[in-house]
Amino acid sequence: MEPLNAKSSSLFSFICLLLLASANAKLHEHEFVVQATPTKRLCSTHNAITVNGQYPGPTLEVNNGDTLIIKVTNKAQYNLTIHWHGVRQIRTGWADGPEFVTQCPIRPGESYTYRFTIQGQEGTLWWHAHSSWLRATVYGALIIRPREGEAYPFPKPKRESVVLLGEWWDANPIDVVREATRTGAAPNVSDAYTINGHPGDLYKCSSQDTVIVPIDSGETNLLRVINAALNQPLFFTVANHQLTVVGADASYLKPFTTKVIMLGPGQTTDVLITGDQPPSRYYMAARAYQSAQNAGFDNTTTTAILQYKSAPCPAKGASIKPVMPLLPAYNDTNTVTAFSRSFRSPRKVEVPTEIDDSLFYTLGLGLNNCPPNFGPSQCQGPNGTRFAASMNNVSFVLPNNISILQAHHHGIPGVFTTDFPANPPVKFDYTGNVSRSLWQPIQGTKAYKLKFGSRVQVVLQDTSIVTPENHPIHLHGYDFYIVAEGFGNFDPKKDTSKFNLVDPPLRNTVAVPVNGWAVIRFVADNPGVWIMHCHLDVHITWGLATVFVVENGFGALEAIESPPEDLPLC
Ligand SMILES: *[C@@H]1O[C@H](CO)[C@@H](O)[C@H](O)[C@H]1NC(C)=O
Ligand SMILES: *[C@@H]1O[C@H](CO)[C@@H](O)[C@H](O)[C@H]1NC(C)=O
Ligand SMILES: *[C@@H]1O[C@H](CO)[C@@H](O)[C@H](O)[C@H]1NC(C)=O
Ligand SMILES: *[C@@H]1O[C@H](CO)[C@@H](O)[C@H](O)[C@H]1NC(C)=O
Ligand SMILES: *[C@@H]1O[C@H](CO)[C@@H](O)[C@H](O)[C@H]1NC(C)=O
Ligand SMILES: *[C@@H]1O[C@H](CO)[C@@H](O)[C@H](O)[C@H]1NC(C)=O
Ligand SMILES: *[C@@H]1O[C@H](CO)[C@@H](O)[C@H](O)[C@H]1NC(C)=O
Ligand SMILES: *[C@@H]1O[C@H](CO)[C@@H](O)[C@H](O)[C@H]1NC(C)=O
Ligand SMILES: [Cu+2]
Repeated sequence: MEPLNAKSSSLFSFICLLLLASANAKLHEHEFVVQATPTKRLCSTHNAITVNGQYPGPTLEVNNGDTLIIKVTNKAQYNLTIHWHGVRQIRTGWADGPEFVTQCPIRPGESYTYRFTIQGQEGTLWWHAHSSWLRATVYGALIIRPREGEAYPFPKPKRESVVLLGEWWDANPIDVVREATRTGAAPNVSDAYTINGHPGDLYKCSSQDTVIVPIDSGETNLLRVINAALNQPLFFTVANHQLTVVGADASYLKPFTTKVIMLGPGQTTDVLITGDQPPSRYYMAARAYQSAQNAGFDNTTTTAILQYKSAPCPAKGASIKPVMPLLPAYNDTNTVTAFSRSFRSPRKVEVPTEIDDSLFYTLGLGLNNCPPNFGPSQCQGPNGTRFAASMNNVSFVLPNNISILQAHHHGIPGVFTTDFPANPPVKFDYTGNVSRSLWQPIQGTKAYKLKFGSRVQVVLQDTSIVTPENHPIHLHGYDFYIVAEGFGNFDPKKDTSKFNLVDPPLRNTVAVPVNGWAVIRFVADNPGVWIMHCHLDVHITWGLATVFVVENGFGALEAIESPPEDLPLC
């Protein structure tokens, strides 16, 4: 036998390390059958698309370090993909899910098996469809507990409850987005918000199914709150109780206490709640945070009931009305700012200080003039236009016959270009009164290329084109540090000195302040093609997205894996 050379012996010790690290990691195998399921809400029944007949879909519970293998079979009549929101997908970009970005859709009748490992993430994430507006009903929670034998960095909660906030249309959501795409107008707003799939007591035909969240006097419980709504940032509060925020987007935070939290779509927040009030029933409630001006929105309120186990039983026929909390005004940006400025990592973290790629991306809406071959019925946006949205004036267009990751991996030309601008092509007063001549973006499938290991900073700058708005910007494949946020136009001279490079929060979705900016930093250590987009689905529909192409580094461990054999073809 030949002696081991240095290279193979280090490979050998690496494999031993891997085996050690995964000694108690588990494998979770699941089948997701996606199908139309009659679902009654708000007095009428719709054929909602569900997973395994459940709405919301199944909750996945794993430990950090575990591997998931999920076979998704599409028995619905629509193309479909599933995204594991917030999972880093280190070297497994083929399992990320956004359609035409990392894979072609799973066509009706077909299957695809997603395989990935949770690495270094703890807290609450979720999964959802990433194709058209299917995520309106195709979503569920992904709970990641510490590795076996490890503990939370806070006293072990007595109970844990998932609070999935969603949005319900008294219509087929696919019809709603198709209508908007046809007319160029804003889509119909939802008819209800939901908690774990149920609108609650304040809606018609709903109070018999209101969700009950149990608590007992003296105990401290963990609520895993997820904003799975399609198009609406939401406030969430519980009557008479304080919430202690301990984590967000599967990263821990330095705990802080608040009465109300705000989540943009895509964001999760873990809060502790203590049963320190007289045993009774208290509403937990969510309703809109609406920062856009002159835009219609769903102004209803969803509720569930925090119910003390020792609450007195209502006398026969009577019922004790739960205590209703006060919610902030729909446009209460001050509350949002105070909340987001409370976020800190638990301790000093390693934020990149030297930057290789310094990027400045504007984001916002736009209006396209009516194309000559379109009739008035197709140009029902403001003053006979069609709504658009863009980053750095590029309205993102998905390919329709291959994914960008396949094109990148196999070197297939003509699918995307790598000329996404690092800076706005035109500098203007982003948050001021923007000249109409700047409102119409260009269309393109433009990517920004990053070298493996590049240290990246992105300034995300809202614009006031059409309307300023708080945009929840989500990056796939990474968590990033939010080192600063503010209002008005980002000014490097003045604002750089305010960066928190000590203990900024780590997230996968940042709610960029309305008429303001946020600065994020990350190290591009995960090769692949990663979409960064607004998590208001109506804005992705209009093009508020872009992609990063992160190149492979040296050797197999710095390269994306080979595509799975069952990767769907177009
Ligand atoms: C949108 O709302 C309008 C007005 O209420 C209604 O006529 C139309 O049918 C709705 N569209 C869809 C797709 O539900
Ligand atoms: C919600 O908006 C409707 C009009 O669209 C209005 O009549 C109603 O008063 C509003 N409700 C609340 C609670 O603001
Ligand atoms: C919020 O809305 C109220 C009325 O709905 C209005 O009086 C107030 O000026 C608005 N505040 C902001 C900051 O837009
Ligand atoms: C639409 O046109 C009216 C009248 O010309 C103008 O006041 C308004 O600002 C325009 N709206 C948009 C969004 O361009
Ligand atoms: C895919 O679509 C693009 C753009 O429509 C086109 O240029 C290209 O030839 C198509 N490729 C294949 C393999 O059909
Ligand atoms: C914005 O600028 C346009 C000209 O570019 C002007 O007509 C309009 O009055 C301005 N609006 C405001 C609110 O200043
Ligand atoms: C976007 O590009 C179009 C086409 O070149 C141009 O008309 C428009 O002014 C640009 N807008 C901005 C904000 O750069
Ligand atoms: C479904 O996906 C295929 C590519 O796999 C595409 O050609 C087709 O147009 C899609 N269908 C719809 C309805 O979007
Ligand atoms: Cu947006």
